Amino acid sequence: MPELFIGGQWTAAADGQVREIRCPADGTLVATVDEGGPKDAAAAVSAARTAFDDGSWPRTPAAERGRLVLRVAELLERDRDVLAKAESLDTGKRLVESGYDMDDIANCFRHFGNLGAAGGTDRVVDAGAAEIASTVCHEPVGVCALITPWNYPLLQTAWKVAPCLVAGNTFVLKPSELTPHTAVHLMRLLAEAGLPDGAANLVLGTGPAVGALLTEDPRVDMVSFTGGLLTGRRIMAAAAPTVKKIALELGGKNPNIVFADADFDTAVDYALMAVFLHSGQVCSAGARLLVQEELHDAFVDELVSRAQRIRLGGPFDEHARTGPLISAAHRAKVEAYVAAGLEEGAVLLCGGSPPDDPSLSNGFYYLPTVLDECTPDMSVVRDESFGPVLTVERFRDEDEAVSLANDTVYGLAGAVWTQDSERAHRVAARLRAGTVWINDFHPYVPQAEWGGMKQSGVGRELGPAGLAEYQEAKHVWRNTAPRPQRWFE
Ligand code: TXE
Repeated sequence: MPELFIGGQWTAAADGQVREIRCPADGTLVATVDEGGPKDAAAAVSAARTAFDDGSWPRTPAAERGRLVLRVAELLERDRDVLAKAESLDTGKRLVESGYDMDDIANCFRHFGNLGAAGGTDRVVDAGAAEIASTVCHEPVGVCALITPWNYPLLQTAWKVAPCLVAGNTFVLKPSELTPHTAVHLMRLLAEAGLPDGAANLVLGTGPAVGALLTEDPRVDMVSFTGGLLTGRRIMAAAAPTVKKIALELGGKNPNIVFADADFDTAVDYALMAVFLHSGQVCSAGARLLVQEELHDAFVDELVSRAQRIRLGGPFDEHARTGPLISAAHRAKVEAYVAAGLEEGAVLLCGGSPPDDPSLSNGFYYLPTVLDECTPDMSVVRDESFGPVLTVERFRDEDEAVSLANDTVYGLAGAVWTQDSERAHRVAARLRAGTVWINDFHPYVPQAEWGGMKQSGVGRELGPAGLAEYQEAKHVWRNTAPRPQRWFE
């Protein structure tokens, strides 16, 4: 069956292009999929435009839209294992982690479905005069282009698709060209749940051939993007001539601050998980460890000895604790990044190369890497590696910890480890980041907003704000007793 989904029809690419998808864990061929191009992008925008302007979905009551999205949550649960396997084959991620992702995805649909099922969000405004009936209602933005990355393919898609639909928009989804399969499956589930034709459209293909056209097309009202900072800047510029609404999630260079009074074992344990989960291919990875001077040596020794024991392996290796990087090109980028750090004076404590285990030689693995003696001016401290690379800096006191933590163009997330709760809250208040964890790392819930300050992005996903991104507020003012004003007499 062809893999593009346009106007309710499954179709092959107009130019007949296809792409081989290979598992990053061992290079095996997963499948060959249709690869869309500019004609497919234009056709999908037309379908979404027609479905928005003339179709039923935007005019369906919010509660009914919410119920359909809740039905999708049930279908996602039904197909959990098939989806998890598809996600693992595309990304190389451990099957158990993909399973957790699928649970989060169903929860995300349930969260937004419930917001919709609770009904519309009209608000009566007191306009200060008895004859005025004034209401603010929320309408969909229109046609949305949803552009998603390869690290959490269906999760990032869910964070966009669920609120986008509940709000009554229609959309064209362009997933990463490297990890298309779960997006294809999601389209089947949306159709099965009864979404009208044209409300959801899927075009597989590259950023330049498909994504860029979606961001420029004047018929698109909004672009929601998750991916790299450079691409985000490009998208912002491409959306400017037609003043599209934009929502951007562009990653981070997240500080993990450990004070000397932190619970040692727990802080070491979480410092490893913060950065090496999914081999560091996580936008909120705790890639900058800031550790208080007097704790530094003991903490880093323990961290390194445990990092050296992390077992790498493919999706179905039950003993593996993390997997490969997404591609050869991405691994080359991580290698160059570490080389630049060493050139700048960072000290390599472990890792710094692909593993020498021959059984992993067909995958894009890279060893968990710790770089010590790092300083804020180094490129390894400034730039996102999106790989299993931890930089270590020392700080003397609270002020220095906050100043180092905030010394970045990013502002997605950060953590603070201390048993002094007043200090924890003081530091949390001073961190310029969209999420701060105290004595924890990585958890999130769909009820709470997620997103970045500074160059980590624009807008928020999840939470009530994650729905509001896909809505326009409209103020309707009704004068119930209109009389001539005679302003010009
Ligand atoms: O992402 P891209 P890449 C960071 C991470 C990584 C870097 C580059 O540091 O090393 O970004 O990764 C589509 N117009 N993150 O190059 O290119 C593309 O096809 C429209 C952080 O793989 O940003 C894909 O669907 N779309 C991150 C999506 O953008 C374009 C997750 C993301 O790809 C486009 C991934 C264009 N001109 C990488 N060019 C996070 N925030 O979680 C590309 N795309």
